[in-house]
Amino acid sequence: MRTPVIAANWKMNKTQAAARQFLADFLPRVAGLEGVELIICPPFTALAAVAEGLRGSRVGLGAQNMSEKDPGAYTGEVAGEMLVEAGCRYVILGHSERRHIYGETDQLVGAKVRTAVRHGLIPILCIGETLEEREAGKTDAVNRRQLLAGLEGLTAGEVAGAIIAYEPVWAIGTGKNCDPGEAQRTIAAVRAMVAEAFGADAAARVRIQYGGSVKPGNIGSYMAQPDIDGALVGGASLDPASFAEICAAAR
Ligand code: G2H
Repeated sequence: MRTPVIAANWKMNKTQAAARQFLADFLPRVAGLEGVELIICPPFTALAAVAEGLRGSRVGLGAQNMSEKDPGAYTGEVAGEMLVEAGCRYVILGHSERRHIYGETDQLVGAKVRTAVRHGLIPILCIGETLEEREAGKTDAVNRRQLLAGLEGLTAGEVAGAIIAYEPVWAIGTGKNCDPGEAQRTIAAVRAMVAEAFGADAAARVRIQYGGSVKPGNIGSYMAQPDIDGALVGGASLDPASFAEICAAAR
């Protein structure tokens, strides 16, 4: 009942020219693909070029971050309405690189999620534990803390429409992907937390992705898991052929 969703997180990669070149190669490869929702999240500076390139396709546009504030004197920030105007339907929030490199707290991420939802954007809320936390047996506790703070103030219906990405920090960009069975266990636990806080219907409808070193060679083993509804893909989304292969395997 949940449509799988595959999102490309380009991180700080691709100029507008490189983005256009990617789309020229990628879009024909996924033109006939049905039964899977596809999203590309370029850097802010390439949003307009990608929006233009995606016109007429079924691929959606997302940003990688946004401000929790309304427009005003916030140098360097980008507001929700600006993303909407640029053609975004989705926004990645609380990615571990934002949390760990730029110090975003659980509370800040929650505020960003609320602002995103207020603007009609679909948040892709990222959660996940570090290696140290995993080794200390804190995986579920960390996910619970990040999940509940990230979804605080949302209605059950808003949670049902959101996307959650479980990304163990130790598996991001390291080539060390999380064992699919373990990702399933963790994601099922996250779904149970959603059920506890927002009810069974929201839990049954919310889509939960796995993220962390997803590649054409391992996407199938994640999609085979009952609670994994897709993937947030970094490195392997930069190459049109690899990303198209991942998208095709997700149906
Ligand atoms: C995790 C992921 C995309 P990668 O950050 O969000 O990146 O696929 O390169 O591990």
